[in-house]
Amino acid sequence: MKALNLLPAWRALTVHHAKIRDVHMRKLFADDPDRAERFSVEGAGLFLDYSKNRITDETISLLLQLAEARGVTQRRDAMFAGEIINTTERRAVLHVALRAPRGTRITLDGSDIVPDVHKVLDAMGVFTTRLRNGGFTGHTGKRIRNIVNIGIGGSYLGPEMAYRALRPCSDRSMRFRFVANVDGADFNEATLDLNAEETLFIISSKTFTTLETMTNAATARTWLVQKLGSEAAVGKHFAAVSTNIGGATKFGIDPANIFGFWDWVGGRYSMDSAIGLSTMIAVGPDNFSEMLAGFHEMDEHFRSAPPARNLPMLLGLLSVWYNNFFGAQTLGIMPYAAHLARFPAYLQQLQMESNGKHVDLDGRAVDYQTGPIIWGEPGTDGQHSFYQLLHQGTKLIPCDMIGFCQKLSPYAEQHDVLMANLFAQAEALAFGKTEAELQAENSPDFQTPFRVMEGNRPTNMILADKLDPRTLGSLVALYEHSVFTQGAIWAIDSFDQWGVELGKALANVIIPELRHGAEPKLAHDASTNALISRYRRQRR
Ligand code: G6Q
Repeated sequence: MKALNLLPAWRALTVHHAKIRDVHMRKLFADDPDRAERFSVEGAGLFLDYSKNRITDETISLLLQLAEARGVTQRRDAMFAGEIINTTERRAVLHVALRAPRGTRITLDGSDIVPDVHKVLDAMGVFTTRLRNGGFTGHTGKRIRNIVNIGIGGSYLGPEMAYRALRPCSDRSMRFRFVANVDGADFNEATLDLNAEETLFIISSKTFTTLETMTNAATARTWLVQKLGSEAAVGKHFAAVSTNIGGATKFGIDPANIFGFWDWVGGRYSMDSAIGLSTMIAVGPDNFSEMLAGFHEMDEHFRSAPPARNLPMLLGLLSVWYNNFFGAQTLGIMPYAAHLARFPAYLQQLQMESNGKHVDLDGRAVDYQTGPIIWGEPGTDGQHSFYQLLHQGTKLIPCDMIGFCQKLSPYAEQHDVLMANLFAQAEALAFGKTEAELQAENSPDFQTPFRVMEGNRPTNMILADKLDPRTLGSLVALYEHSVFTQGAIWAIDSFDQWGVELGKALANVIIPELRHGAEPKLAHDASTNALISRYRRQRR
């Protein structure tokens, strides 16, 4: 593959950036009254206004040329065709099959995988319905009212984010908890007030070997057996979601309560697989299907919309524009919806684990920046903490702002206030406040320099009608495919995660060194040795 910085489109973007980098959005808007209309696009229930970016028609045209030169659409088609695009793990990447409607065909090694997907969805549906209508009861015959999902990373962030996002359509008579951290405090806090007779643990783990999850699963098992006084209770109070059916069975989980998925589903791309079992129990099978329909609608948009009207491609290309040409280190995600409180954390894993890579697909060190740092908080909360730095700090921080036209609470006026803040922040970030404007407002002279807001801070505005299951599906798929687009530009493997391995291996060396009584001689570096020794002394 030709080096990225030798591509004509890349070179042209470098020259173009030098021309445009100091142009203010005030000028761009003044010179081009149709800009908002031209730089907005709609698809799969989402509206994207990307006019408040430091771009012109030429920028977009060059970014599209770059996408073409990097073969983004060919790589996309290879993904949909089940080719081994996760080359370092030698796997296909087929999360799009998880939401393919019954009857569509997606083949892997010549066989259609969609029927298997629906077989699992159907089994989840039967299990969910029995749980929700009280047909599935616990060991003592009581109805299950508490669901505790035990899983970490991709087996946790999606389920927790989706539960919170879809709470308005969840069964409010049930309680949902999510345990991820190997810190026993996480399990303890999640279960302290639960009645074991009414509690079902879902062990969510693709591999069924992850240290944190297996540790918490063992704790859950002990907790349950102690509370209910019988090993036989395990079969009635545990379900599992895994590709490792053998591991789950060995743990003692009733095979009827085990739901499978496949190695072509990456952990951070799995919230719409059986990993979403807790989501389905919360919102019911029909709402879960609606969520899958939203995912699928965005998949189809990504697959068929021309690049210039393709939401995920545009979002991905704009991220490349700031990351590689403006040198922006981070991207803020600001959902103006309390229900999306965990959405930034979800996107943090999706994007940073996917695109935080230092070598290209040929294994050569890259000489350009890859994935940005993703962070964020819901609006309006963030406005009263870190937005000061966005407005007047010295760093360029592009932000995605997300809002919904319909409210999810009975308090209509508050929704108007929320949306007013969303629009106002994007406006303030883009246009700021000049010295002349301040003087016209009689700002005291001594304050004027401190009150000037430079503006020219870029935002993407994503608007949808309502935060419902379908919209959530499209929104997640929008970001999945934006991540894909960026990975294709950078020619990296967005689907492996080798960087998390070393820390895991080292922890496994240290665990026995911390065991009470044993305390073997330490052979780490001087700092690690001293820290371990101090911990051994102080923990008593
Ligand atoms: C996601 C990662 C990672 C994974 C967790 C949990 O893409 O692979 O976050 O989801 O390490 O793994 P298990 O599901 O196998 O327990």
